[in-house]
Amino acid sequence: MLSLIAATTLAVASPAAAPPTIVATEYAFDGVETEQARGTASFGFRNAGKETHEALLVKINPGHTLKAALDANLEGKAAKVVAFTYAAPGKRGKTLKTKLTAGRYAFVCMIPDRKKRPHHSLGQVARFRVK
Ligand SMILES: [Cu+2]
Repeated sequence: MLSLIAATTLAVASPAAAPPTIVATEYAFDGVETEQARGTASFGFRNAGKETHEALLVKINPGHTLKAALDANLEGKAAKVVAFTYAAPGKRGKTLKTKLTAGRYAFVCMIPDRKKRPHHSLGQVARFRVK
């Protein structure tokens, strides 16, 4: 009886479970687990900072580095942008939805600060791995 109640509660709770939320600030992303499961994934996005921030989800190609990808402004063959969202200060962006496959990923913010330095160069990068 107890297990039936537990199973019922789980079945009701799962669909309503909110996706993990990535929180952007100057100049970081919080709330990104360093290991993620394969398959369909959703990430909420909230900007708790004072500047506009974006979250580009990039997949780093085998044999390449995130640094090479960023040095090429994500235009080379080192990485591929698989999803994107952004939010103004204090706002929520649209939820990112993607399918994760095995490999290395990172969330990066390409928006420049007042001195034209992209936020990722100031630390707004969050890497994770999918096994
Ligand atoms: Cu930013």
